[in-house]
Amino acid sequence: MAHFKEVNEQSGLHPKPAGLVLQYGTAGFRTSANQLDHIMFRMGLLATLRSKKTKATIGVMVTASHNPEEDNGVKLVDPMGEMLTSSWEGYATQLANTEQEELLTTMKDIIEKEAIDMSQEANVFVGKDTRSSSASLSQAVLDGVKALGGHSKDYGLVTTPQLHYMVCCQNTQGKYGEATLERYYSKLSQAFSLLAKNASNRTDDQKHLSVDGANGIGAIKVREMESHLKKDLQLSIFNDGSRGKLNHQCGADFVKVQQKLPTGIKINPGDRCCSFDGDADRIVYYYTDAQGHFHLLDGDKIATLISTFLKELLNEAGLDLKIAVVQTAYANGSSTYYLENTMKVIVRCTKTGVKHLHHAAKEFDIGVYFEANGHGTVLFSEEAEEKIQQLVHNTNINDERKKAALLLQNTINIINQTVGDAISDMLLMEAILAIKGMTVQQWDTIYSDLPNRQLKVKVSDRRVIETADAERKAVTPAGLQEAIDGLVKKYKQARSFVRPSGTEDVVRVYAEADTQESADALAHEVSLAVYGLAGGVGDEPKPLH
Ligand code: 16G
Ligand code: MG
Repeated sequence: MAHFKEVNEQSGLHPKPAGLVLQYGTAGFRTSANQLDHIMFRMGLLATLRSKKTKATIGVMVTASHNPEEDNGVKLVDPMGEMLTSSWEGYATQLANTEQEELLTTMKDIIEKEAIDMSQEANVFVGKDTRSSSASLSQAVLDGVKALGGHSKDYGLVTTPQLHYMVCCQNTQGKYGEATLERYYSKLSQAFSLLAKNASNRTDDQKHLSVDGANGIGAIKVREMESHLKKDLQLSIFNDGSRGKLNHQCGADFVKVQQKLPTGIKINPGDRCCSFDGDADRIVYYYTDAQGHFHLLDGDKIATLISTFLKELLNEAGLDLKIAVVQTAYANGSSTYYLENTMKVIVRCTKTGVKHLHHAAKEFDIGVYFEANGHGTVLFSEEAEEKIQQLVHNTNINDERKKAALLLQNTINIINQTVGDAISDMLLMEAILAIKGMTVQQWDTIYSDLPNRQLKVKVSDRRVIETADAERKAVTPAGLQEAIDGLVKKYKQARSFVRPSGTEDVVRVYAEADTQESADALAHEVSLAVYGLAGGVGDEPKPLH
């Protein structure tokens, strides 16, 4: 049948190293760049099949996010800009791992199982980050699409969320916006300037933000955006890729995990700063105080401020919409407590990974979802958007309600609802802080994080750990959960859980407690329990102090 011969011939130019097995993980394939050429070609094939199946444009993003420069990876984007549906992740893994001679058979199996009409047109949008390997790897994706007779559009260098946005615009026939970078910038910056108008007397200091671009694509794109922002926001961009290495001692992941300033940034005490990750789908904020202490405002603090802002606006607008915050087990206990007991918003907990949070957030009129690591966005249901629109156009309401409705409308426009977007989240946070006239320190004092610690344990097979209750309970191996429960009881305000990583060959341990010493001790003791009960390899975990 059509194009199979072409696929067969072309796949020979993207050979699979015999025996190599890779898994479509939490966020696609991710490994050392030199192992990925055949994966990219094959993901070009799979995206083409997915496009034929959904009769819509599919996205393929070449990036390894916060991983080192030497790595790379690929994520597929579904028609509404969401991550590839989990029912197709298995196909991605099959297609990636099938040996060269079996490629056509495996592909035909997928076509048959999914009853794909091969005469259907296919369209694939491709984007890439700044890694040196990304150019040839994204070409391999384009080769795959072409071999199977699909059409492609190469967006070149874009952030991951920008590519998600383009796919959604294309498949909603422009209802979500126009599928160009120029229009992405103008939509977001217009919404920002309309929101910023509601902030009174902002000083230059308040308008200023330092951005750590992780030496990646986010730095390039935020600079492109700058000219659209005019004087509404003044950015100092550090780690813009002109000197430093991608994600090396900088970026959102480094800052969150190390709880310290990235290198390459020059700031004064009290200055508001944020860091993006390597593909600009994560953001965290921070500042240093007069004593030089570092203060992190992570995804939990971001979600708290956004949901507070939205809840106040809903009240002022007189709109009865159900708002919820979706978190993972990594959310700091203080944030969950504050949201549930002070803010009185619904809080849901899901498994780690954006697709799980995104899915849960869709259950509500307004779903604010954030991982503590800074990955998140806000989803508005169609009904919620309509109600807000109606209110904006209602001529019989008072000024206060009208103002709140307009603020909600512009908030919708500033948000990239397809996936967490560092640039869009940054603009939203800057707008909220401006409107509320709030400093980063004031934002930080909304609640105090419980001290916490994350550790990794190496085991011979991390799959021996199965979890339940959104990863908060270990079901296997026998005795592990009981051991964790016993250890947690020794400390105040304590909580701990373990889970196999979806991106690294390790078991992750999380612990929090009333003091840093307790959190560290608990994390260490739980690591020992994992090491002992789940087949630890190498040296026994050592205490932190
Ligand atoms: C991926 C996920 C991220 C999650 C992380 C967990 C996406 C787009 N990215 O990077 O959300 O926090 O994996 O990694 O879903 P881990 O399983 O190694 O802890
Ligand atoms: Mg990322």
